[in-house]
Amino acid sequence: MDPLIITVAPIGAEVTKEHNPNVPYTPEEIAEECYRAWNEGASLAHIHARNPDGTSTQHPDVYARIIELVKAKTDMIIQVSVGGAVGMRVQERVGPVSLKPEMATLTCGTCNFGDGIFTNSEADIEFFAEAMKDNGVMPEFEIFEVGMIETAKKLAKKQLVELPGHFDFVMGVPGAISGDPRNLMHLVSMLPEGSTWTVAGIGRHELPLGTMAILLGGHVRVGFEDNIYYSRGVKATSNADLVARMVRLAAELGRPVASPSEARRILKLPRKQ
Ligand code: KMH
Ligand code: ZN
Repeated sequence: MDPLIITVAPIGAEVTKEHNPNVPYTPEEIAEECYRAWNEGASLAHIHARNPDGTSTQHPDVYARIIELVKAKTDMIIQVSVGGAVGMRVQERVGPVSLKPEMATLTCGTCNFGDGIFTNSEADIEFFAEAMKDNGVMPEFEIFEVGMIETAKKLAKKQLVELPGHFDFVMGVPGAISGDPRNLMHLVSMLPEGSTWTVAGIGRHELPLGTMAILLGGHVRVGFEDNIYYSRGVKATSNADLVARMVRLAAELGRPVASPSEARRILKLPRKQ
């Protein structure tokens, strides 16, 4: 098995300091959380950005500042979110792709997302894929339902993306695929041959699904975007706590953890930064 790539998602679009006071908002806070996670073994940073008041933004200037700060202290792979927040317009969401980061997320369909709808029409997805292609950005296919894998395959047929590729199964979002282990097995079985995958288990699903990924040869995402708890009722003090636990589990299960350069090799990232 390849070494384990640990992605840290230190903040999403939905989680707030009211949920956990350790959630980072400013570029400095976000970069510090990435740095702490990197020190523990995270090799890839999935980035969302916030305005000073804590609301979500896709503004390239804010992303640029975060990226600058993360790169100053780590050699992590930077992956920007193109999902943004529910309700954002397509033109706003695509903003950080113009910065030409190594990776960006490409959600391959629409699903319910709590009491909202995470809208990704075929035209939207193709628009994002084109933008990534134009800017030399590798997509991570975000899979919230099994049919989204078929959309990724369709994009490849249209030569908008390359397959095999790297997939992220987001499991346990209310309204989308659940965190049932059988779902993970099915998702993996549907991947194009030679693809790599990671799993982002939401809330209490983070730990069991991450453990499954370690055992199955997948990769794992942890962080406040998906889960603010270390254990039942106990809030994590930092994203680094969640990374450190995955590193310990991987060690117990005999799986080495990937450095950023190993992660680039495993993901076949076309260029180094
Ligand atoms: N905030 C969610 C609606 C991504 O980063 O690409 C979408 C999301 C996925 O977080
Ligand atoms: Zn995200």
